[in-house]
Amino acid sequence: MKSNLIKSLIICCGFVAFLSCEPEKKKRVLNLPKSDLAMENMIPMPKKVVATENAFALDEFTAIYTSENADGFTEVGEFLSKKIKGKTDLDIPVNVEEIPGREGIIYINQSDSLELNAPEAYQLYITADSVILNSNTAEGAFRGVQTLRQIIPEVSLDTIADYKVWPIPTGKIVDNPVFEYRGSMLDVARHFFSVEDVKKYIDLLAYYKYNVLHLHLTDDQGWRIEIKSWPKLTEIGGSTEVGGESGGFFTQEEYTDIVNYAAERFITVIPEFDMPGHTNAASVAYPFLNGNGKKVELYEGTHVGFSTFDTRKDTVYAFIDDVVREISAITPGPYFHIGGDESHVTKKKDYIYFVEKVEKIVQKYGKTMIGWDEIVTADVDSKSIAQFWSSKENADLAVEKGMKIIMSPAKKAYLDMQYDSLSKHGLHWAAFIPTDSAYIWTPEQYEGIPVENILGIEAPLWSETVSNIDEVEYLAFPRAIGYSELSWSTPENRDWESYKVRLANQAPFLDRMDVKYYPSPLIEWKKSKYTYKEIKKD
Ligand code: TNX
Repeated sequence: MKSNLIKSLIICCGFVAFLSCEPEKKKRVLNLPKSDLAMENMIPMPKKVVATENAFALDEFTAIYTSENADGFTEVGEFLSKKIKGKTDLDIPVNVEEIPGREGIIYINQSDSLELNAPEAYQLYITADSVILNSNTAEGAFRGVQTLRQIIPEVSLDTIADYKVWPIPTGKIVDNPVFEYRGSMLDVARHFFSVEDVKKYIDLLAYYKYNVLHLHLTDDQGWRIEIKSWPKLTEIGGSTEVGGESGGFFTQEEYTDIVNYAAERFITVIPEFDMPGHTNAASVAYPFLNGNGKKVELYEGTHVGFSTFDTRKDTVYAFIDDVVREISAITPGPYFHIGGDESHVTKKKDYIYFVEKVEKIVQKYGKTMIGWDEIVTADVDSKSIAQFWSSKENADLAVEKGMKIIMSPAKKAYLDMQYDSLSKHGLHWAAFIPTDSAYIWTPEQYEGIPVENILGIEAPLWSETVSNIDEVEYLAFPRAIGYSELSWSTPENRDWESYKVRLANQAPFLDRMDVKYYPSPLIEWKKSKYTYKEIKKD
């Protein structure tokens, strides 16, 4: 009887010990190899990096603690934990009650006293004992988390302890972006891409600290988003794409899913409805919209400039009002893009009348209008934004009007331009843009546009020549990585020789993400599974 009692006591104590002793191993004081924070392969390069030549051990004893009362910080901690799991397979708890044996803590704190005071600013203090990430906002903390992800080594040290250790170099990083707008555009109209494809693109943008995804949702070849009050737009207008494949469209629920996914990564989605040109698909669905005087049919080619809305009909503006109202209601970001480019068959005075009327509609629904640079030929509000893609004259006019400009010069920033004449995909009407040429230019001093007028940079990816996500990735990567540095880092911190080494070291990340990037021969890719030779062969 007595021995039974002792037995159950032992079992019981053993169970309690088992519960309270997690993790069971004891952390040892490790003699980690010295590493240099300043030599890490961070892109975009942070503003200030001071190395202290020691290392923090990321391992199974690490835990994450965040400010719990500040909005969004817990989620940022959880995001980091998930990404560490993906890279190292470590399970790092977030905001768990103190567990004895936890050592080497990552703190993500809301702080009002940073060296740089801006919404996306953050500071990282890494010592042998802890990582402290301070930011005023969850957005800034999220940007800092990307830096931390980039400096976790790809492979662990397995010989230093009887558990795996990922040494992170110690030091201090003080960081803040140069431009508040850092975007890429995806054309889902010429070819349609799935929600999953768009989410993957968002994940890649987030890793390089982008904060804008511009979706080109409508064009001659397809209308890609459900408008509940005008169902034929997608039923008919969404039924095809370039090359005659089946096309497709996002329901409003799917669009919302994309918007939320982006928002969790502090990326704003900007919807574009290209008009009055680039509107063939809409006019096929509802022929009263058409203003080019011809019978319209679904279009699967790649010409531009042949379509236009009828700019003198009130019903056209009632239609646009519905579109802007429905989409503004499910778009939390402040912007609405009206396109406005290449309206070659719209009379100049009609074009001006149209842009001025549509600007009012956009403003009525509380959004700031963005348009391609042609819109500045109308009498637009100085609060509207011009996206500079080709005309220096229009850029100058925008400056005269006191407007902000998004820099997307086709010769430098178009992701759909071929790298060279051997490129498998892409066009070359503006230029061939090899990886170095995409990086080596100074947006702050481009065609005399004053830096005060520049809101930021956007790299558009038009999809006439790409029909699946692998092909999108071929054009976007590695060039989109370079644009992230051009829009985040100071000019003093941008240098091709340094960048090209850091870029070479992105290969393991890109491979892990299964990104089919173009293995530019200018880069000595680190352990890349693709080689230039393989590409040349096919
Ligand atoms: C010009 S850029 C266009 C697009 C094409 C692109 C192809 C702009 C505002 N319009 O309609 O897809 O060239 O590179």
